Amino acid sequence: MKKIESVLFFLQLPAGSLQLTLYQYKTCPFCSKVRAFLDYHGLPYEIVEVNPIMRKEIKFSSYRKVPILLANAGSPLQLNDSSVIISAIKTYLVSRRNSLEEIVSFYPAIKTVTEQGKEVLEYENKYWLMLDEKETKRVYPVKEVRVEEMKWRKWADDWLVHLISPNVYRTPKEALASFDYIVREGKFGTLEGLFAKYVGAVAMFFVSKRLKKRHQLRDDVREDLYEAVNEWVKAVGKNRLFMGGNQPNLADLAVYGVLRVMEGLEAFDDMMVHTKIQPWYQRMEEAIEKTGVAI
Ligand SMILES: N[C@@H](CCC(=O)N[C@@H](CS)C(=O)NCC(=O)O)C(=O)O
Ligand SMILES: *[C@@H]1O[C@H](CO)[C@@H](O)[C@H](O)[C@H]1NC(C)=O
Repeated sequence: MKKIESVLFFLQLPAGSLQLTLYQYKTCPFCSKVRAFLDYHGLPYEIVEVNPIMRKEIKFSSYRKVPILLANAGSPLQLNDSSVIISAIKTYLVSRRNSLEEIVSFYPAIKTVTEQGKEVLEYENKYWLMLDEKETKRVYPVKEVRVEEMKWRKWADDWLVHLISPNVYRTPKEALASFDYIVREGKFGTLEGLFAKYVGAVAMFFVSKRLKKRHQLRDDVREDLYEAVNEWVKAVGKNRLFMGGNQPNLADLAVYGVLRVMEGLEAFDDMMVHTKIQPWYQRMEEAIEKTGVAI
């Protein structure tokens, strides 16, 4: 019986019916999060690498950030914001009651004004999966797990990402290495790339100092990175492989997606040496390589 169920369940997967195009910068943590999610779920997608200087690839959109996901599950839809993309697609995979269009309407954009008087776009419910009771039981057998997942997804967006720039542009040498990597991986013209590398490195070295102040990081920004990462490892604990148990959940994928953008840089190597992240990180790499898991 179990077997038949799982075969039937598999047939419901939208394998060929969901056409996805991801507009991204390869080295952007928000984009990396979305790729980790899509890869883990074995969903095929096309990538459009956006030139960060002209951004003409996303001219069609009045929403000016990446990632943007164009999804076609019958009719074309534009999804904005990494966490909305992840929550909406995950909801769609788990629950086939609603069309993707309906699901997306549960994540409305709201304009808010920050304390500094700046207008920002926020998406309501962005860490919440739109599931009924039965589906909720299937995805979250234990209630606390759902709350925990939301908490750490938010932590990845609101805290962990802010540690990346101050760490990878910490010194002039690191800033240059980071930009070398961004230009190598990203979409730049030859002259543009050269220009971006040197001007970008100098600019980001200073910007990262400002970010450090804004987010009240310690003088040695590595300390904040190590502390955050160890806090995550502690939250996962010793009794499970992932926060999601035997399988990564959306919090695991978010944290992994963010940390992954530092791969190849000094900050990443330092993190591996000075924190307890390595075993979990390696499990994540292995889990994502085995794509196409059932939901
Ligand atoms: N909340 C958004 C943030 C996305 C974001 O800030 N993306 C950056 C690249 S890492 C961007 O496109 N910035 C361009 C801009 O702000 O104009 C998400 O989670 O997707
Ligand atoms: C994403 O942004 C575009 C352009 O600003 C908008 O037309 C579209 O409705 C947005 N998508 C969602 C799901 O809010």
